[in-house]
Amino acid sequence: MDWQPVKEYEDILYYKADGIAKIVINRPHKRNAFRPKTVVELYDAFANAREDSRIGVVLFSGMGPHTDGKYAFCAGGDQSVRGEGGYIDEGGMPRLNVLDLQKLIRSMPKVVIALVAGYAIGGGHVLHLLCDLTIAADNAIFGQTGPKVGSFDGGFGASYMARVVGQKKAREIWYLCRQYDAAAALEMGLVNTVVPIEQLEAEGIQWAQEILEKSPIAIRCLKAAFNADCDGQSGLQELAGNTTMLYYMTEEGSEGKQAFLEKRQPDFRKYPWLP
Ligand code: S0N
Repeated sequence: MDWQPVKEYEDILYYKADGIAKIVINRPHKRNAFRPKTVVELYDAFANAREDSRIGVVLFSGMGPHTDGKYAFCAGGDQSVRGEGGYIDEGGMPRLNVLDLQKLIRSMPKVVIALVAGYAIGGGHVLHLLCDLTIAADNAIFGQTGPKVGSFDGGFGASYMARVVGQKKAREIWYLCRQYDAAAALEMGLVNTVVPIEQLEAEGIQWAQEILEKSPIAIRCLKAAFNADCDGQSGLQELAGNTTMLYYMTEEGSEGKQAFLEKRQPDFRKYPWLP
């Protein structure tokens, strides 16, 4: 792939090529743990990918290996800047801004694929969980640490995890804070497939290219439909927004607007009441 850099950031790398965006957390010395700035940059890059109508798939990964040879997708919130009320940003403000990023990844009408090499732990584990698909390298290690380090994600991190792996397994993952290898993650349905580490990006590109051959609106509506099953009224809003978009694309939908602009009564009688 001819990856073209999109923008300079401090904590992440962001590229695009042939309908695919690639966003990489670049803090390997911290096992790619995120500080508030990392999250601001990730949000900016994901929002850019969402806005770009040429982009259909985002590959999301962590830079590695570190100088000690170890890999990480993301080790969660950076505990060295955790203060009272959240993670302290450069202006001294406590933030839990990863929650905004979680919502964006989940609701953006593009397919987000997590490529997990090494550790996906804590809030980093929740980030991969929220991606549409996860491809794991054979060295991937998954787990939550919240009750061990004095934090927890009672939002998607708990409820969506239970939807993915079931209530019993989700409670085990959160209560015991164990680590699970790639084979165990595959068995519990936490990841879609496992590949050798050196094939991880190529596999992600292959999956992305297969998706890009499909209908963008069909995939968009499917993502919203999968979310609607779990997300209550905000899920319904997302799904319904797509029906409104499709309605606006019909002649029937534009008849109402045209009639208003032409100061006449709309003629909806010409449209069928389909069975
Ligand atoms: C990942 C682990 C298991 C890797 O172990 P390993 O290979 O032995 O490496 P280490 O020597 O431990 O680490 C290497 C260097 O990286 C630093 N580092 C690693 N993780 C972090 C981190 N999370 N924060 C800061 N630094 C980290 C190490 O300190 C070390 O640096 P040096 O060499 O300089 O000492 C292992 O590292 C590990 O267990 N890491 C911690 C995992 C963890 O507990 N993460 C935090 C869990 N909590 C969250 O993520 C909060 C979630 C969240 O953000 C959220 C969710 C919902 C609502 C709100 C929030 C919110 O708080 O925003």
